[in-house]
Amino acid sequence: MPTDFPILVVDDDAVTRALITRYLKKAGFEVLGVVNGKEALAQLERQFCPIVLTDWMMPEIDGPALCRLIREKKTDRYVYILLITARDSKTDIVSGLHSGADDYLTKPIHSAELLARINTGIRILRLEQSLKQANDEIRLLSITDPLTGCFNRAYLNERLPREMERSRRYGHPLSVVIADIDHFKSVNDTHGHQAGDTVLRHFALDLRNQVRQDVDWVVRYGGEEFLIVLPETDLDGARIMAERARQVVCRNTVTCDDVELCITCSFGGATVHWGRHGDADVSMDQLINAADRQLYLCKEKGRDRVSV
Ligand code: GH3
Ligand code: MG
Ligand code: MG
Ligand code: MG
Repeated sequence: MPTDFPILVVDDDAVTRALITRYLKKAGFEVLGVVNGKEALAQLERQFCPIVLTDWMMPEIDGPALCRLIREKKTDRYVYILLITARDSKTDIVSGLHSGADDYLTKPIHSAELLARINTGIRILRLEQSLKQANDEIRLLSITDPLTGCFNRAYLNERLPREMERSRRYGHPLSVVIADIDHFKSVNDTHGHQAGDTVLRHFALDLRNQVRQDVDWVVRYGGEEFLIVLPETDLDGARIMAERARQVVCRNTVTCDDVELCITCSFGGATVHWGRHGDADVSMDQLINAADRQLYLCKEKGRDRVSV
């Protein structure tokens, strides 16, 4: 049952605090003790304790007020609160729970009951953690292309406008580069769709390896088209990045069923320059279209090249 966090015991009475602490330590819990709601809030700021056992009547901030203040706060993790008090009327129990306590225990404290109720709290917190984990996984799935692991269009539509707004606010440049595999259809036609998929995965990895980690990001924009977003990057920077990626893609062959496949790729890029002498207003679609026009020029001129 012991947890990887301490349990916070809030009570102005030293004897009760010592008693609860003894019960909990005996059961293997780590315990922190404070004397009122105000100190409890300060302690929660210093070190997060997801289980709080609080007395009702205390100076400064009492138990129900502490419950309300904890609930008003936006914390990353839920705080499970057990109100422990000598006030045992139904009216008190109801108003204690309404103040935000998850459970209510009346004094004198029965140690086994206390531990059983803490166990309930632990179950709830575990449930919260697994829900959070599931949510994170769903979120990741919803923004990722399953074949290549790159971001998908949904993520692009969500993030690029924000990224553009930020670059506009600070007057910094932002570039996008569209990378499109040359004659990819013939890879599928000659070697099969699975070989095509393998080429796509390698290609995406090559691109991701060529950009700045945690700053630049790569989206699978279409079948064999990828969009690379380069914040704080002007045209020269975009050209350098694209040329480097072009050479890497050319050099890195992909082996499928003992056949070594060589691919080439074309890159079209565009930049927004905000500010007095820059672009007045550019939408995400306009920026991507500008890069697409450059890509088209590459294809016209014979492919395996960069145009920004
Ligand atoms: P270009 O040099 O002009 O870009 O010619 P291309 O053949 O690369 O371009 P085109 O748009 O004619 O063909 C793209 C091909 O990409 C056709 C489509 O079947 C293939 N494709 C799209 N998505 C996938 C995928 O997920 N897996 C595989 N294996 N092929 C895909
Ligand atoms: Mg008290
Ligand atoms: Mg292509
Ligand atoms: Mg294409």
